[in-house]
Order: sequence, then structure tokens, then C-alpha cells
Amino acid sequence: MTRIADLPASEYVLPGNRACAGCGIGIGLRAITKALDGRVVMTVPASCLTVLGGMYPTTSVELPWINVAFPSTAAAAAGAAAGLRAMGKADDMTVLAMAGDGGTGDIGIQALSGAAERNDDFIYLCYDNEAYMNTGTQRSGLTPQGARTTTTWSGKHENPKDLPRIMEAHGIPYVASTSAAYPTDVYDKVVKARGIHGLRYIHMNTPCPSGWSFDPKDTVRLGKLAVECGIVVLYEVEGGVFRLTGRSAQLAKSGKPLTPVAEYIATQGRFKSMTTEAIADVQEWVDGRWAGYVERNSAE
Ligand SMILES: Cc1ncc(C[n+]2csc(CCOP(=O)(O)OP(=O)(O)O)c2C)c(N)n1
Ligand code: SF4
Ligand SMILES: [Mg+2]
Repeated sequence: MTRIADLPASEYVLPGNRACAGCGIGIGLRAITKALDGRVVMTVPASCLTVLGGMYPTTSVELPWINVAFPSTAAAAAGAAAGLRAMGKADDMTVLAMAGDGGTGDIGIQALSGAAERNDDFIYLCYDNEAYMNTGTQRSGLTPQGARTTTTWSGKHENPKDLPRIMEAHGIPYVASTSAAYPTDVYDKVVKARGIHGLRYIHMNTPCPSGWSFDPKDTVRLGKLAVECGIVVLYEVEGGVFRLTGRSAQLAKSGKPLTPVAEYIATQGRFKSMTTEAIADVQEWVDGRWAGYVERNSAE
């Protein structure tokens, strides 16, 4: 596993951008673009990521970046990949479609599913800040149970969609789950994905101080706490073979109980209307998923 000190010094996400202080997206994007060594064409729909990228004529990223209509991120990426192939540049450049949880799991899922079924040649990276943040925190299909948003005033009632699992069901060559709180885990997964052809899907948790209501200094601490609790699990599925990675692999190997989800829930204002029963419900859901991951990890 790559160490922070070994990450390339090259920077494609420049200092100073329009994202909120402490935003997890910038941390993740730095690691992603280092892994692609700037040899990338991005397709990006409306989101906090476009805010981070900046408004014409100024930008905080030194990359070819195409802003596309909301549902078409994967379709635009498929077109860009076909264009590179026609120009004989497919081995030299990677196409990266990058969108939020709303833009991926709700609005863009049909184009993404179609591209996965065709096994189009690009990386799709969903950064998951767990709501429609750019428009002021509305619920998405990936918002966790109990989270208060402007469309779920008393807390969301449903558990989030398991998008990596949905993508895995398409039989694509590479699926991974990672967290911006672990930039080297992000980096290693993007490096691996870069070396594979076909549709590669990476799901990256990105803590959001504004929408989750926590102090911007705690972004990495909270991202790591989500992994300690098993709410976010670091893993990859390569050629159909499942493997826990990084801190999640260590936790599974230790065999010790995970940190209770109540500790994570207590750190964020968005969960403040959760009852003891609702927290117990989430704990049960997390325990069931974690047991499944551990079993799969040891079986494969
Ligand atoms: C077709 C369309 N519908 C709605 C919008 C308004 N809109 C812009 S950004 C956004 C939220 C996107 O949420 P997500 O994909 O999770 O990204 P985030 O803002 O959280 O980074 C919405 C609803 C739009 N630009 N285009
Ligand atoms: S609202 Fe959240 S995701 Fe969006 S820029 Fe601010 S911190 Fe980042
Ligand atoms: Mg979002």
C-alpha cells in the first residue's frame, strides 16, 4: 500500500477553490488526479464538484473537464472514450466520469447502468456526500437512515441504496469502495483501475461539514470513524473476487467488535433527531452488512 509520503508531488487540484472549508471532495480529488497523473478527461454533472472546479473563466483544476447535463455523465464519458479510441489515444488517456451520490444513484443511474452493461471503457467515480448538497441538502437515495435534510425534516426513514453492489451485479471488471479520509486507499484503487479496461466503478465517501453539521476540522476524523464503525467499508471486487482493503481489512483480521455507530451518530447535527430505537435499527443494519463482508472476505 502506498504511503502518504510516497504520493506523487504533482498537483492538478490547485490551492484555493470555491468548496466549503473542510470539504472531503478536494482531498479525494487530489488523490484521484495524482493517480491518473493528469492523463485524464473528466465528465462532471452539476454538483459541489462543479463548484469546486470553478466558474468560467477561472478554474481550480488543471485538467480537461467537460461539464455535462445531470443524467448524462456516463453517456458523455462513453462518448469521450470512443473518441479517444478513434484517435488512437485510449491507452494514453483515461476517461473519468465523476459525480455525486444524487447524480449517480438517482439521476444518472440509467446512463451508468447502460455503460456498465456495454462495459464501456472508462472509470466512473461516485463521491458520496450522502445528499444533494449543492442545492442545499436534499435527501438522495444514498442518504443514510436518520439523517435530517431539507426534505426529511424528522430524519430519513430508509437505509441507503448499496450502489457498489448494484454496480457489481453488472459483472464489470472492477468495483471498489473507498473514503476520502484515506487518500492512499483512494490513490491505490484509482491506480489499479487505471490499468484495467472496461467500466470500472469506484465509490468514495466524502464527509461534508456543511450538510452533516460538524466542524470542518473534523473531516478526516469523521471519515475514519465511519470506517471504524463499519458504516463505510473499504473493499474492492476485481474480476469478481472480493477483498477488504486497508483499515477495514485490519478490523476484520482483528476479530474485535467495531466501534458502536452511536459514537459516529453523536458527532453530527444531521442525526440529532434520531431516537435510541432508530440508532439500534441502524446498528443492526450495519452489523448485518459487516458480517456479510467479513464472510465474503474469508471465503474468496
Ligand atoms: C436536470 C437537473 N436537475 C436538477 C438540477 C439542480 N441540481 C444541481 S446540483 C444538484 C445536487 C446534486 O447532488 P449530488 O449529485 O449528490 O452532488 P452534490 O451536490 O451533493 O455534490 C441539483 C439537484 C440540475 N442542475 N439539473
Ligand atoms: S456542501 Fe459539503 S460537499 Fe458541498 S462543497 Fe460544501 S462541504 Fe463540500
Ligand atoms: Mg451528494
